[in-house]
Amino acid sequence: MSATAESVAPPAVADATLANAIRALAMDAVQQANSGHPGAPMGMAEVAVALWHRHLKHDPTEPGWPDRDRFVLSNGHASMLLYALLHLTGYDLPIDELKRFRQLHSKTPGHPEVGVTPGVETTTGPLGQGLANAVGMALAEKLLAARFNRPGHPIVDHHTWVFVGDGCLMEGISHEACALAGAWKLNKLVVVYDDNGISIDGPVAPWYVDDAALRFKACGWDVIGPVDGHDVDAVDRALAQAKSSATKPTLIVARTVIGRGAPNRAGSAKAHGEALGADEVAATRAAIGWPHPPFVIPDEVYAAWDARPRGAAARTAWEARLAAYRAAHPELAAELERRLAGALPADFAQVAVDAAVAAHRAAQTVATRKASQLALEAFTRALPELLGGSADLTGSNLTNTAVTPPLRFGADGAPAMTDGQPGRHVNYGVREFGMAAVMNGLALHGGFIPYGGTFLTFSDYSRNAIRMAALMKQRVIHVFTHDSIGLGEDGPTHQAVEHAASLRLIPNLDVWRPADTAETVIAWTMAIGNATRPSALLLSRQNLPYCPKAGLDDIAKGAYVLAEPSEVGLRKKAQAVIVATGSEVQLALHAQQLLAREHRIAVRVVSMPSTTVFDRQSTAYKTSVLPAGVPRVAVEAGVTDCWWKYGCAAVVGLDTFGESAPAPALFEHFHFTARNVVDTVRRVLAR
Ligand SMILES: Cc1ncc(C[n+]2csc(CCOP(=O)(O)OP(=O)(O)O)c2C)c(N)n1
Ligand SMILES: [Mg+2]
Repeated sequence: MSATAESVAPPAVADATLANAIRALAMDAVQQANSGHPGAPMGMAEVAVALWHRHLKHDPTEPGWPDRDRFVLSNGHASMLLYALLHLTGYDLPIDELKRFRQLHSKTPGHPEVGVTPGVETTTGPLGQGLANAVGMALAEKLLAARFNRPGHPIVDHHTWVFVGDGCLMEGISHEACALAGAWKLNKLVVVYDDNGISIDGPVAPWYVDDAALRFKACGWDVIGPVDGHDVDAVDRALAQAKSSATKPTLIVARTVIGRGAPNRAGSAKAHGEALGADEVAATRAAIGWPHPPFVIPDEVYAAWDARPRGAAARTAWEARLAAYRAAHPELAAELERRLAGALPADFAQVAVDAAVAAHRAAQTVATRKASQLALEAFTRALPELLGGSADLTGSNLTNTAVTPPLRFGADGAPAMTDGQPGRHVNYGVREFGMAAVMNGLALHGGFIPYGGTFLTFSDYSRNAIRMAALMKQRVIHVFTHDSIGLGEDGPTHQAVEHAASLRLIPNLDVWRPADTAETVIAWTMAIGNATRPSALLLSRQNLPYCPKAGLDDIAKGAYVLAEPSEVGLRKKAQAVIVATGSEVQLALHAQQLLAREHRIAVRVVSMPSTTVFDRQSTAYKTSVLPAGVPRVAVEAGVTDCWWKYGCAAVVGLDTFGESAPAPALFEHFHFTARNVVDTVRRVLAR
């Protein structure tokens, strides 16, 4: 080495020192907060050195650079591992933020949160889901690469790296995710399993005897190891080998000792989730030879960890490639950049208006699941980023369209192409939770607006991933068909009762239960336009007549006046308001007619396809729809609970499970009849 090179090269710092910097930051931050999980960060320190110091392609100064590698800490309780790495490698995460670990409004929340801390790719903590998110990210990379790369222009080319612990692999969702990753031949997905034999309740042997290696192999993965997770070179070799996989994702089994370095806590469940205590922190300092005070990292260690020069070089090289790609393929480049930015095409607003107007003119009687497919025919044509799917219910959910061929992969691992496009409808198999969490990963990666279908009642299976999308502000669209007893003969196991109400409880999730074709188009339009929110579309199995309406504009406000008393020939003010959603709007309209004809009672019918959207409207708008002093009756084939907040005088609902029978018999049996709505309104007015 020349004298000049020597003078600019950072001083050599031993891997052990790099790892101990992580250990020290993790134990000191947890100690300071007196809260957190020191064990996994201390146990995975060498694994982290191997990946973050030697392989990870990232630029701390540009955390959002599109072609960066994605890193997912699926065992999110090890958040201090990630915060230490982000701090040490040069992200905008100063030491003061580490000192404020787990404190209000710090950038170091208890578990990693996307959007809070630069460099955090997904919010993790609910074990197993990070792995499934990573599968979605790796799928996004593979599909974008197939669509946009051109010979000599590998513009999309990055890896997805994941750390998982025992807990992630115990969770059932890990099976759904790893099965999908194997089927999709996600060769650029590399998972490191922190095989430390410990979870919260102690050594895992009594409750966790899976052979993880065999399990993943059975799902079509390459498996490397076990390797010594404290041997940086061994892990480095495994990572390098994993990178060269052509057709399979890779699991690296890394044997580690939880809390490694803490003389009295290492290897025990006590290291998992509590501060070491001042004495053990001091003993650890002595044992690992780390004499520096808490939160002090020697300059040469910072210099050795600094990933900014290497990261900037990788990023600027990519930017140069992007410039060359733009020159050679300007239209493709513009399309890729639009999709990565999450921007809708300029003509989409018109496409949406046209679709709504067409639905209004055609006034078809169809199930809203069919209405959804009709809307999707237009929208999937206009938006190549719409990536559909279903958890093995495609023919029921009607999530596929003429331009969304099924996603398939060839023996070489590459997606099969139709007209230059990879498949656009994903057969997720019977994996609702996996589907929902994979969709979160697709959205987080960028370049896609994922949507996926199942029966509404199985939204419970995916619920926590829906919640995570809402927490992470991700545009993910759930198509939940067969939304009530209206599905009929399949019976109470399949009939949603509490699901609409319970989904409406999730903050930042929009829930739509449209009544007809036009409302369905507008629900889709709103869901697609909602860049910072997931949406759930609750759709009927059974046919629903079109609801004649004066205009379409107010549907987007979540609720609107569908029919005034004048519609049924009464020239007086409404004495009551019937509020209904979805399949029950027709009942409300029928009851309005009967009340007028038989009793000269004037009612207004309000269709409320989205309570969550309506709740965000101005007070003025809300009172214009639901005027003060006029009694309200709600009608929805589901639990009554959420309707009382609208000040209803009565609710025609269903607070029990359904039954197995043809749908008309069930509506009759559970009193979802126009006659019952009439009687209910009359009772309310007689009070
Ligand atoms: C879905 C879910 N269930 C439970 C928990 C609570 N929890 C956090 S860590 C943990 C044990 C995880 O064990 P492991 O992954 O082996 O972590 P280690 O103790 O090795 O750090 C549990 C049960 C959680 N975070 N997520
Ligand atoms: Mg463990």
